[in-house]
Amino acid sequence: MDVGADLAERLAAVDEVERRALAAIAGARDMQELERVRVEQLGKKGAVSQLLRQMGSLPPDLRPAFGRRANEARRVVEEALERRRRELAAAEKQRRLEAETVDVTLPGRPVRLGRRHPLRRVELEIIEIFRGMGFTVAEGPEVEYDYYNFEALNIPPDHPARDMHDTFYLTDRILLRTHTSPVQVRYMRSKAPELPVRIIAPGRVYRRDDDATHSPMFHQVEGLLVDRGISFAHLKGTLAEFARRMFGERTRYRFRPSYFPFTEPSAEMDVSCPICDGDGCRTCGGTGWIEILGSGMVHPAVLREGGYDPEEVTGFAFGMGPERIAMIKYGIDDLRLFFQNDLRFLRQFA
Ligand code: 2U9
Repeated sequence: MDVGADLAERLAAVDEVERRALAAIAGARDMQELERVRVEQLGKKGAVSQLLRQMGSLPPDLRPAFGRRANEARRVVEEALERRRRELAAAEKQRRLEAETVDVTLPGRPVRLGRRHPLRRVELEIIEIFRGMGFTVAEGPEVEYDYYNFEALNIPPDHPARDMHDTFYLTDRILLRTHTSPVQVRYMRSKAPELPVRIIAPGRVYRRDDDATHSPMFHQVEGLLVDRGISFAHLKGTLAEFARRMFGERTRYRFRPSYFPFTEPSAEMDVSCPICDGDGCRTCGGTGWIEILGSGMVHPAVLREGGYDPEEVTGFAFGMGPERIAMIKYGIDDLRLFFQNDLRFLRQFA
């Protein structure tokens, strides 16, 4: 057999392998079929791969021309496979999109919005009223030293006020604060002798009692104003303005003498009952008056402990409980409702 005829025959065989491979690729109807075709043609024992394997058994003078053609056939088949793979992928995606329907008329799932807890709302309301009068908010730790909670506030170790406070002790000198007053002590000591001191201290406090009128954790908002020439008249004017803003313009008020170790003189403030406007009802126990806060002129010993000279400056302080304010404002009779997280209760404060 002459060399020319032999080459022509072998090249025709390559053409035939290529033609069949291209037909098989064109006929593959999905990715799985196409993969089968790839293995049949280009796999280790595939038809196209076999062409190149034959090289070794060829007469050396045929190899260059045959090799070029066989390699070209492999490239053509590989490209055809890749093209078909893209076509099938696009077609599959198209089918998926057509099968997928979105019902835009389906009503959405309702989103249930949370809202602020009534205690937080009242706390913010108190803060806003005092901020409007120039006070800024100060904060401090809930785990405190005995010194800041008691000693600096003129409550020595054997003072009866310590029993009254029913303190949670963590160690012999560390406790859960029983009021937010230590915040004000810390503030004074960090700022002295700067004037004026004009802060409110809102936050959680802890005492060891638990019944319908007491919770082991409750809240306070305390205030402190220190400057030259501060008198009881400033205390009275400030707290009267607070009472009107919190309970309404019709609110009347009165002060009764009281006692706190950290203020002298001390006074408790009553307002005319905002529920019955002073006529007498359940909320005010029939008296028409209701106690809302304690207050007084800062004790000289406390000013001194805060780093201020009581010969030069005076100050007033007050303390109230957002729980109590909220109960009065909304006519709530059981403190525990604030801490049970019963949605039937909480939803009423929209
Ligand atoms: C400093 C000096 C004085 C804060 C004050 C009261 C009066 C008071 C209670 C009312 C009910 C707290 O919510 S309650 O349990 N508080 O009556 N608090 S004067 O006096 C201070 C605070 C800090 C440095």
